[in-house]
Order: sequence, then structure tokens, then C-alpha cells
Amino acid sequence: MSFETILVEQKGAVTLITLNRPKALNALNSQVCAELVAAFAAFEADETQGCAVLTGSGEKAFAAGADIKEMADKPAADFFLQDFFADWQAKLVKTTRKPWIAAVNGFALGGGCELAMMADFILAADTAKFGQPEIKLGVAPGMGGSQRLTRAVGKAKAMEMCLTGRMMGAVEAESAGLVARIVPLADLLDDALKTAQTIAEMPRMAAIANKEMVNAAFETTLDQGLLHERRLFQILTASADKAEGMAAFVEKRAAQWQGR
Ligand code: CO8
Repeated sequence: MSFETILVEQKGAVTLITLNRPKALNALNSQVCAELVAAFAAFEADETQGCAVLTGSGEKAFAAGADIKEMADKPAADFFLQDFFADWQAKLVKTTRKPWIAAVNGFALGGGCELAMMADFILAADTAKFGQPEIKLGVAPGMGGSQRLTRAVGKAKAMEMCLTGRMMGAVEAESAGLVARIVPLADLLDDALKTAQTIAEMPRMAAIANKEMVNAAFETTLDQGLLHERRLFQILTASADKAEGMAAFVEKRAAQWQGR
């Protein structure tokens, strides 16, 4: 599969996807949208791959938003009829069952912040800056920012950021719960790949189930979420990897996962 706006590499069991329009601060256009959908579908389908990392090329930006130059003259009917960027919710979030990490290496603004928030978690460079500045363009978040940012950092900060367009630095983002950890920029990619490798080496069914149950916390009542968690736990007890994991613990040896 060949791409023009992203780079895709396999590093062992980890797929590294790099947004690759550095001159435009990795702005997200229709081609990026389609190429990311294809890259995530390939990652999901490839049994040798257990986790993915999404990052931006260059040292300045993860992605500075949807491509303003592409959107500037687009008629409203096209946004509506083409359902601009709706595929990411369907394909990157809903049908990607394996875990993936956003390694945010600079600006993550507008659609860039929204794309990072679609990941299972965010690792942020100390230089990262998050924001939803769409109001300054006469619009508003359109890929989940008003919903995911609010769930991540609460109403007060999300509302202030959406209404003023101000950016949040890495330290504030970590303390607000938007990012899992801050890493020096120079170490970000190595750290993200190592973290992804750790996840990729986990028993596959358990990794998918853990992701699914944490995500259920955002979609269900507590009762439904607890039931969902219990049922997934019970399903995992039938897996070969459960038998192996528990036997290995008792026998004080390393487990040999089958991924089933
Ligand atoms: N789109 C297109 N090009 C961009 C974008 C962008 N979002 N951001 C930066 N660029 C380009 C610039 O035009 C410039 O290109 P050129 O050299 O050809 O003029 C190049 O990248 C470098 O940018 P700057 O010179 O501006 O770099 P600075 O260091 O001075 O500033 C900033 C960096 C602060 C990041 C600045 O570039 C900026 O403010 N960018 C725009 C940020 C923004 O407003 N993002 C939100 C966009 S709207 C959006 O994401 C909506 C998502 C929902 C859509 C869903 C539809 C349903």
C-alpha cells in the first residue's frame, strides 16, 4: 500500500503511522483522512501487529488542524453530503479494536487535538500544545472536540478552551487528565514505541477486552458498564492465554502467549 500524506512502518509488532505534511504542520485534508482509514484498516487486519502509534513528522506539530486551505472555499453542502471526516469515528475509533497511542510531538490543534483524542491514550512531548481554536475561524470543533475534550478535562477547561481558543501546554494537559504522560520531545517516539511494544506483547484477547471495557465507561451507565466488564472477564477465563498466564504465575516462569 503506498501513501502520499502519511508514512507507515512496521516495527516488530507495532505499526508506526506518521502524518507527513510537515510544511503544512501536518494539516489534515481529505487525502490524509482516506489514507489514515486505509492504514488503520491494514493495521487492524494484520495479525502480526498488536498496537499502533500515530505521530506527526517534524518537531513542530502533531497536526495543526483540519486543512484550512481545503476548507476555505468548500460549500456547506459538500461538508454535509461528504460527511467530512466522519469516517474517522467509524474506522479509527469504532472498528479499530486493537489499541493505539497518539504520540503528540507539538501542536495538536482543532482536528489535530480531536484526532489525538481518538487514540486510546496520548503521550505528550514536553513541547505539546493542545487547543480547539476553531472559534477563531468562525466555526467550532467538528471531529469530537466538544465531546471528548469535555469528558477528558471537564466542562470548565473545555468550555474556556473552545470559547477563547487558548492552547493548553503539556503540564496542564497532564494534570487535567488529557494525556497519560509527558516525555521529553527527544525521547517521545522511542518511549511511545516501547510502550506500544509492551502492549503488543500482551495476550491479544485480553488487550482488546481491556480497551473495550474502559471505553464502555464513556458510553454506558455504571450498572451496564460493570456488567459488560464482568462478562468480558468471564469470556477471557475461557482463553488459552488465561490458562497459560495463571499457570506461568504459579510455576514462576514467563508466560508463552498464543494470542487466543
Ligand atoms: N491548515 C492548513 N495549513 C496550515 C494549518 C492548517 N490548519 N496550520 C498551519 N498551516 C500552514 C500555514 O499556512 C503555513 O503554510 P505556508 O508556509 O504555506 O504559509 C505553515 O503551515 C506553517 O504555519 P505558520 O507559518 O502559521 O506557523 P506558525 O509557527 O507561525 O504558527 C500555528 C503555528 C499557531 C499552529 C498556526 O499555524 C495556526 O494557528 N494554525 C491553524 C490552527 C487552527 O486554527 N487549527 C484549527 C483548524 S479548523 C479544524 O481543525 C476543524 C476540525 C473539524 C473539521 C470537521 C468537519 C466536519
